[in-house]
Amino acid sequence: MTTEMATLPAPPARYTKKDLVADHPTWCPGCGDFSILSTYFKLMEKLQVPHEKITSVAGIGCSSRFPYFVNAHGAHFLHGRGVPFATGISLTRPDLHVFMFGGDGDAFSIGGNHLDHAARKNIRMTYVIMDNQVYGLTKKQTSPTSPQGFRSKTDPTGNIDQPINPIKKVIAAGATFVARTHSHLPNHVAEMMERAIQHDGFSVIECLSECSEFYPAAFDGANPRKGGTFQLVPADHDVTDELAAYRLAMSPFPGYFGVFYQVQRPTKNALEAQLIADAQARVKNASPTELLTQTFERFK
Ligand SMILES: Cc1ncc(C[n+]2csc(CCOP(=O)(O)OP(=O)(O)O)c2C)c(N)n1
Ligand code: SF4
Ligand SMILES: [Mg+2]
Repeated sequence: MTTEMATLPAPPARYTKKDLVADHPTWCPGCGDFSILSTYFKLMEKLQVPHEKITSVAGIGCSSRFPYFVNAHGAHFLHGRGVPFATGISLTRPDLHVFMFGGDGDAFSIGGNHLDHAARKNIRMTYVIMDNQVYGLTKKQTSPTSPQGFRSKTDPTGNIDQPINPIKKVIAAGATFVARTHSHLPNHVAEMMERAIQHDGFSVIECLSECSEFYPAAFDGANPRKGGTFQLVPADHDVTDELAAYRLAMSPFPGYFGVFYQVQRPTKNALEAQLIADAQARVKNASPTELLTQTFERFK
């Protein structure tokens, strides 16, 4: 009897955005998230990241649906818990670069704690925070980045709480690459993503992304096509100067766009890999079974 091997179609010599597109995104017309997805496809195509290594992870939210729309590897995880999930992938798969995508609620409310710890540990990944200053998926509640006075289902008379400053927060937490961009300027989003992917450490991009349904026109003031001002981080800004980065981050809206902060600090990925290598050297590369057997031998 002869068995015939199934033949798989040959991979394209050079894949295109078309190969990465999965289900049609279910976002509302005019949602800023479309442009971020499209920019991500273009970047993967430009860099020709091997298809099997394209990995996106997210929590829960409109923006967090992102991995559904990418025909590669990914996970739509628990609300706010995407970062620890992505951390596991990053630490065990040094051959790929994990992208985390999610909203301002996912990142700064329920997931704020995880964000802080991934930043201080300097886990190698890129976190694109799609900030629409509202909870979109759950239909308009106040988020940690909503401005004071914002009327929502949770604050019908207007938000009374001071919003967080995303850039200051992630720098203080320990992120080693911190940038800000606007989904209406895709070339700038692409530039920030490309610089982030090249960074060896925890990189965060705050990307203003309008919720056309529950907070329309929120970012027009930073969109030149709507009469706003898109002000780049000054060319002479020293990205290694933490205090200078805070000062820039404190400019009132629309503020600055570009890389605020970038420093090199050992990643947990590198430190942990060294720890494992040292431990293996101490036991002369014995396998787990050999180590267990040696331990049981000592009990005899
Ligand atoms: C543990 C838990 N708490 C609350 C929710 C409800 N919930 C789902 S998404 C969301 C907030 C989404 O806002 P954001 O992260 O800003 O994403 P957006 O929809 O605006 O893109 C909330 C509160 C949930 N799914 N799980
Ligand atoms: S509700 Fe807002 S954030 Fe969600 S898909 Fe619609 S426009 Fe986008
Ligand atoms: Mg949101």
